[in-house]
Order: sequence, then C-alpha cells, then structure tokens
Amino acid sequence: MKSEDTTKSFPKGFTWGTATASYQIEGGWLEGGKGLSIWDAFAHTPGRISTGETADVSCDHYHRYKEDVALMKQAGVNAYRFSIAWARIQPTGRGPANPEGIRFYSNLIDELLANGITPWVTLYHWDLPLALQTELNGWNDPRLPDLFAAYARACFSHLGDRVKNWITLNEPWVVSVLGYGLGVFAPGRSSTSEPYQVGHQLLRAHAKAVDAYRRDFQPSQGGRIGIALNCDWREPLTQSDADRAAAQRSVEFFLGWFADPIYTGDYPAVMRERVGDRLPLFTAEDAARVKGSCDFLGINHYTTMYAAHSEAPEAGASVFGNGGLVGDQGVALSRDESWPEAGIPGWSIVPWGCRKLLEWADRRYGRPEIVITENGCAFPDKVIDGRVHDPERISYLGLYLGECHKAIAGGARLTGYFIWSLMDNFEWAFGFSKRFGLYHVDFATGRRTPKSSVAWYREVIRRNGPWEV
Ligand code: GBH
Repeated sequence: MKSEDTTKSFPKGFTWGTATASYQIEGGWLEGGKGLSIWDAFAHTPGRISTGETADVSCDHYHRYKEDVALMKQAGVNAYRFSIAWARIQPTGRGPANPEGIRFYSNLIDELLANGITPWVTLYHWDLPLALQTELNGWNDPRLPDLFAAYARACFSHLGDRVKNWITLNEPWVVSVLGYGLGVFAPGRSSTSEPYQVGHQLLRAHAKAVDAYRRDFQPSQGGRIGIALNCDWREPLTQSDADRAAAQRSVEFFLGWFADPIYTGDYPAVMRERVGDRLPLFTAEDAARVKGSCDFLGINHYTTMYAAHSEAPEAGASVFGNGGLVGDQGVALSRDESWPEAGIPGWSIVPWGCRKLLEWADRRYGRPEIVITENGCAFPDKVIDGRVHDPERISYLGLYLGECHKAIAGGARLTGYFIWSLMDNFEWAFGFSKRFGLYHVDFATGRRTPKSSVAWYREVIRRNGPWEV
C-alpha cells in the first residue's frame, strides 16, 4: 500500500529512536547492589505471569549494554529511550545513591554519546523499589511523591550533565488501572477507587520531580522534561450523538486523566461528574505545580477500539484491549473484525487512529510539542536460516508513520518517534511470549538477530522519512 505521504520528508532534526525499559531488558536482578522491585516480587509469584517466567536474566542487557548500543548504531537511530531502575539507584527507594547503580547508567550514557545516540531517560517504568510497597503503601502512599522527587534529584545530579531529555513516568494509566484496578500488573491490587488515588499521587510525584529539575538543574544543565502517557484512539461505533460522546469521554478518561491536569490544572469535568468523590481534589498548591509541568508530551500509542455508549454494568472492567474502569465511563469497547490484529489480545492495526489521536491532543492542549515515545507491534517472529523476516512489522510501522506525517502536515508539532522496542524482551504479564523487537532475541543464549525491519528503519531514518512500504 502506497500513499502520497510516504514520499515526503519529516521535519529537519526529527528524532528517530527506539525504546526499552529497565525491568524488561536488564536482568542482573541481584547485581550491582540493586534492591528488589515490585516487578521482581510479582514475577516470582506463581500465576502472575502467563508463562511462569521472570525477568531475572531477560536480555541480560546489564552485561551486554555495549553490544546493544552497537545494535542501535546498526539500526541508525539518533535517540534511545531507556529507563532507570529506581532500586539500582536507591535499593530501598530511600537514602543515598548507590554508586554501582549510578555507574551502570553513566557507562551506558557514555557509550550512547560516543556512538552519536542521544539518551532519553525515563525515571520510572513501573519497577518500584519493593520496600516502598511493603514498608510504605506503594503509590497509594502520599509520601511517595517526595521520595520520587528525591530519587529524581539523584538522577539529575549524577547524570544530567549528559542527559538532556527526561521523562518522569511511563504510563501512569497502566500503573493505576492495571496495577491497582484490575490487578494484572504489579502490585496486583484490585479496586474501583484506588486507581484514582494512585493516579493522583503519580501526578503529584511527576510534578514534584519536574519542579526540582526546573529549580535546581534545568538552569545549568539546559535539558527538557516531560511524561509518557499511553492512549489508544477511540472511534465512535456509530455516528449517534451518544456514541460520539462516549468516544470523546473514553479519550478524556484515558489521555485526559493525566494530560488535562498537566495542561489545564484539573481532571476532565466528565471524570469529576462520573467518578465523584473517588476522584481526589487538587490542593491549590498541587494544581499550580502540576499545571504546565511538561516541556513536551510523550505519547505511547498502539491501537484503536470502537466506543459505544453503555451504562450496562457488564461493560465494567475489561482486562483485554486496554479497557479497565470502563464502567465509570459508561462505555462499551469493541473491535472491528475487519481490522488486522496487532499481536496483543484486543489490539488491531488502525493507522488512522494514530493521526486522530495526535490531532485530538494537538487541539485540546493548545499545540504542545508531542513525541511518540512508543509505537510498535508484536508478532511471533522466528529465526530461519539465520534471518528474521517481519514484513507485518514493516507494514505496521510504515502505515503508522504515514499517519504521523499527515498529522504534522495538518499542523501537529510532532518532533520525534520511538519504536517499541529495540529488541524482544519481557512483555510483563505475557512473559517472553510477545516479541516487539527490531532485533530478535533467543532467550536461551541471549543471541540477538536483526529482523528485516532493522534495515527498513535504517533507510527511513537515512532519508528522514520517505520510505516504501
Ligand atoms: C507499553 O504499554 C509499555 O510502556 C511497554 O513497557 C510495553 O512493553 C509495551 O507497551 C507493549 O505492550 O492483556 O491485561 O496483560 C502499553 C500498554 C498495557 C498494553 C498492558 C498491553 C496488556 C494488558 N500496555 N496491555 S493484559
């Protein structure tokens, strides 16, 4: 499939990257003075991971990071997004920084810079130090935001001389809904009110870390700081007013839950109406700190679902397809049978959903700078005669990039794009059964093999956009 936009370039200086997260790739779970995280504990709990696997070793990136930077170089990316494991820096989530933890990330950053790759660092991609869960109350605990800001300060002060692109939190929606609502992710709690409390503490934590950066580091270090929010697109099932309102509401409960406070200082009015006193109030001080707390908006986008109006209780909580708390929204989600599947239950390949989401965020938040901090798909890729052929991934990425280009042409300020993921890794509750990588990983040997999408992406980057699908 070829559309006109595939012949056009992206803006000059566009960021072309790929992304990973600490727990998913590092391994070395007991090395370098690292403390345990809630994901170490969760994965070691029988029944939590569908395959019974853990990420104790995973890609062994902790030992192979130089080889992995060489893979990035081979792919031609100019940026790499990774996350820092809080428990490597502060084994119990509090106290002085652990020099071995700092050294690991410092070495990785030096290796990236030596290869001309710009580091984009996420401070929190879900691996909370376990002690903060067992001794305090995890993200339910109002003391967490200050502890997170203290941890962030340690990262800024040791690494901020070389890191100029910071992301506070990855997907607070997932932490809140999957960790505390549906209980399918660590710490595995189920509730219809805790997700909103947790989301509130996450926003406060984000804002306090940004405040620390802006006051004490940004003036001398000169970097930027933002957040990475996940959001699917929601298309009205029919053109009825009720379904159109349901789709709008569904995006407000998804992206708006976190982006509205950041850009407007409060939760969406429709959340206040429907969630009532389960949705915390911002103090004036918190609201002022949260509002304006992003230099750019990171969006992780994968898929689209139909939204229809439904007040039926069975619309309730859906684990699959990024549902969850849909009962509060009065929305029933579904997919179109004609949409090709994208590798995760409930996921479909719907490239135009990406454009519509970018346009929605562009309009609602007053043309913010946006970076796609994750986009990608999982397929059961196999090594055959030493090669991995992944035409479905190339097609998916090409089509989504085409829609990104259209969004830019329409005025959206999209400045970067990161493919999830550099290499196959531990896909959370799915263990190693979902392969999102540009590189195939044989988890028995650690061997990395480029998929055909690597050469394709390299060419896209070389030409700054124009490509053949
Ligand atoms: C991103 O989350 C994450 O940031 C990244 O770490 C992850 O590897 C990537 O997407 C791919 O999934 O069926 O109940 O197990 C995107 C949101 C939330 C999508 C969890 C998949 C599976 C829920 N993800 N969801 S379940």
